[in-house]
Amino acid sequence: MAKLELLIFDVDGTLADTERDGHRIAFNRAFQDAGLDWNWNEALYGQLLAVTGGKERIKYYLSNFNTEFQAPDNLDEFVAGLHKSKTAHYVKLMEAGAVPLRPGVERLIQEARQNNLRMAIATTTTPQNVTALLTNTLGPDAESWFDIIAAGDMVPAKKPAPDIFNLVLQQLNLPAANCLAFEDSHNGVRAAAAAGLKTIVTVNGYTQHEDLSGAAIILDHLGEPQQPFKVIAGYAKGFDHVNLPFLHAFHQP
Ligand code: XBP
Ligand code: MG
Repeated sequence: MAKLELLIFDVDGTLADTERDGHRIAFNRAFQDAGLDWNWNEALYGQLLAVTGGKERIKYYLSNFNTEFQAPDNLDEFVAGLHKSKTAHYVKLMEAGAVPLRPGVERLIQEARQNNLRMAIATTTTPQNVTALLTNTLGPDAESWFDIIAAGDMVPAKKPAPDIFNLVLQQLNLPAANCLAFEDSHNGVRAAAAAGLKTIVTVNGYTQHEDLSGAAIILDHLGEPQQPFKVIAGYAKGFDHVNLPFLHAFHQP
């Protein structure tokens, strides 16, 4: 039977509700700085989340929601400039503590560290954003707790492609059967499942009604001893929060 050796965490929506209160705000600030009158409200942003990756999302917005806009000849350069500014705004928001970690996240990460269970990150967001979130929530050395932080453009095809998860597995030389993934979204669970990973999904406001059928279990959050999770789909084997005994029990077929 495969041993559980690695936890692979998505970042946005899984570790923290960064989409609504972090990325969205940062995009809007970048648009304003560039003199654009674009405003991505919460509802529109929910639609734009169909596409992962900030640069890809801006292009999707232009081709589907703002076709009137006369984009400059060099669209890639224009989008890259906006996105660079967006990343700077996002980092500032994290430094200001704008987005806390979701319930159970810090506890579970600390439990994994204490028990020498290895951890990795697999995300479509820009590496600087991961650094900003981890260091401002978990502490200055938090990045070193993860064996690999696979992020952003390290792979050409973003989620729902499995590439970012495959990169983690290849770099650490582990089979998918020895790992568990944590995700929050349709695109994320599709990517993890396509990499052969058993996946725990914790939903948020943007993803609760998505098709999450690749998930092994769907919870409202990871839970705390005094704040039990709600099981949306799947079997929690009598546990009411996700801890290491839960993960080992859950990892068994
Ligand atoms: C997250 C994303 C990211 C962020 C924006 O998806 O799609 O693109 O929304 O970050 P997931 P960047 O949680 O599935 O990894 O602007 O840095 O791309
Ligand atoms: Mg996510």
